Amino acid sequence: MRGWNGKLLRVNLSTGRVLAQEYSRDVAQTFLGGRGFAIRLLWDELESGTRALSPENKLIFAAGPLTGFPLPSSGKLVVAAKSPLTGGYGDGNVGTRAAVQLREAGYDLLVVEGEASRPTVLRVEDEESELLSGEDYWGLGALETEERLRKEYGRTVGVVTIGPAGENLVKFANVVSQEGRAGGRPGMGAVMGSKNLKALVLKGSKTIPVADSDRLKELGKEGYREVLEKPNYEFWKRQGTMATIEWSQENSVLPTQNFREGVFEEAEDIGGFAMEELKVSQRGCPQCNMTCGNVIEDAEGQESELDYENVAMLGSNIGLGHLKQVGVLNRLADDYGLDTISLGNVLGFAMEASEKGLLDYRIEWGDFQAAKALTEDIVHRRGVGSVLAEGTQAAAQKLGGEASTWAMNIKSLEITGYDCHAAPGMALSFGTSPIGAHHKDAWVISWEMKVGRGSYTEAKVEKVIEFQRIRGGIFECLTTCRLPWIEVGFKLEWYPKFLKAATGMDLSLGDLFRIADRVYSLMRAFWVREYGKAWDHKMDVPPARWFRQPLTEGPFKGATLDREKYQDMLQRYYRKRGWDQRGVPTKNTLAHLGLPEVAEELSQYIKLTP
Ligand code: PTT
Ligand code: SF4
Repeated sequence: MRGWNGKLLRVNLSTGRVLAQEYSRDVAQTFLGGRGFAIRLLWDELESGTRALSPENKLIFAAGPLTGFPLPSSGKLVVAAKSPLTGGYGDGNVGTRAAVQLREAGYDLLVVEGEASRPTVLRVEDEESELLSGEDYWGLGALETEERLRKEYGRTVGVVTIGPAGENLVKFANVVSQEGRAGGRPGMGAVMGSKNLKALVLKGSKTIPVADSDRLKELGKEGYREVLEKPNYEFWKRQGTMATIEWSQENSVLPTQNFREGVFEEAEDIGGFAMEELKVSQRGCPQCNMTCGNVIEDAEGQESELDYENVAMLGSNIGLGHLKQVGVLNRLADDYGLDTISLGNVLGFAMEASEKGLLDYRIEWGDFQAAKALTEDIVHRRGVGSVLAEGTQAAAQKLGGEASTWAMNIKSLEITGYDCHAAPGMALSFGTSPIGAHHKDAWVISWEMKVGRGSYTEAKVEKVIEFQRIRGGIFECLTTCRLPWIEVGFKLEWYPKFLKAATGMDLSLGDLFRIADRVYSLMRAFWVREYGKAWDHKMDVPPARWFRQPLTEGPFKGATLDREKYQDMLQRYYRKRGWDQRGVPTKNTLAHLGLPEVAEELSQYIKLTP
């Protein structure tokens, strides 16, 4: 095979057995890599009903056919497993040297199974692999763990680690790399913790097989140059994703006080320009020439790397308008290995519950010290922190009454930084995201602003699907960063050319969309297999707050989503995807996508529509 190594490394932590295995060219060509490989493997190998935090779950680190080549922003890695937060398919995408080192060690995938009897570090260097004691690192923050491991094994090794949140099985713990790259929102860090695996240390020295090396180098050079020449490149380097704070405020979608409002009085103080004043350095992922990790010195004198989502969720969403204090919460999340988005949701939920007198715990909007203390209680599962460590859905069930109305999650994954009271297209995108609410698959909101906020049109349904094909399909399977495309306008047409030079496969964008559709229907089948008869289209509907409790401030004062129109839009989305009224892929759709065996198995769990 060219472009792919054609090999995966399977590590069983219960038995200590490490096995290099080949996988078929057919899987490579029909699922490409990254998310595609992960869902194929989870579908094939996981028994339905497997407990997410049991040794039987599989934690997958998956690269794609462009990962590690000298191509724009190609240093990303998908981390996937059955999610302990949602009970469905979960994944995330982290920029890390480990992605490149995995490929240069001769593998495209690392599959971790079982559970070690004591804290463990997995070290892989080309053909050599060893399971080392992780006792000395257990309990340490992710940042210190990585620093120590790099000191011990060399500055160039790729390290992926968990912090205490993953060790303590906090349901929204993620994995961390390179001082503040993080991924795997739906609890991938907890899955790693449940296996007693503290860290991966990867190193490789091989050349990744390539179909046309000269052409790949030439395309890479041209691609990097084109990125540099884009008109908005300079501004991107200055602010990265942080410019979105001002944009969200102007458009009344900046999540404020647990998504009650879309505007925040102190937005300017936490925005891109405020960040520029405080910026001390810039970091980024490997292979990238548009590095976007903006580092500030936080209120405790430590470095903290900011992104839009982190600041929106730990700033305006909890009523905190002091950027250096937001920086502290963000750095703690990186060090503890906690997803910032869910953390901001959980803190906002607790503040609202406290305000309503539903919680035996006092925490007010914008109270930095209380937010910090509660974060620590969540990580160490103390008192109410232990309830919140289960996520907003479980916490709302515990509180009972109306709490689920303002528990801001879909399929139990907390919503990311865009208020949708007046953005039905974006609400559909959150509703149908294949891992629970996340903007990563279809960030249609900026397009929606241009075409009209109030409508529930066919064009919006089509846009959600188009973006899911590109972002959730192409980028998550090729496993390269989507930001060159979406942020500076690097053309999508580059990617089939990159793929051809790497693998020799001559695929059009249409062919790639078909692969994306296959991956989407398989992810959906996985959810349905897990939920069986309990699966319902209601799982794709946002929380009641956006339908029932209008905005009370800003230019969209009075706005809510219309439930009937949303439902209608959802049904149109299903029809276009070839799914039935429950949102389940039909037999015909699965067969058409080359997955007849999936239809056959799925019929054992739920009656399929022909
Ligand atoms: C992503 C989600 C995001 S989306 C952000 S900020 W963003 C949060 N970042 C976190 C963080 O930081 N620390 C932490 N402890 N938790 C965090 N959780 C949140 O995770 C990230 C960039 C960004 S910054 C985005 S949009 C793009 N995401 C990509 C993606 O998903 N796929 C892809 N092919 N390319 C992408 N490029 C961009 O990468 P999840 P990173 Mg991330 C610190 O993890 O689970 O996918 O959720 O990976 O290396 O940090 O880069 O305004
Ligand atoms: Fe990483 Fe940012 Fe570069 Fe994407 S643009 S690869 S997130 S540094």
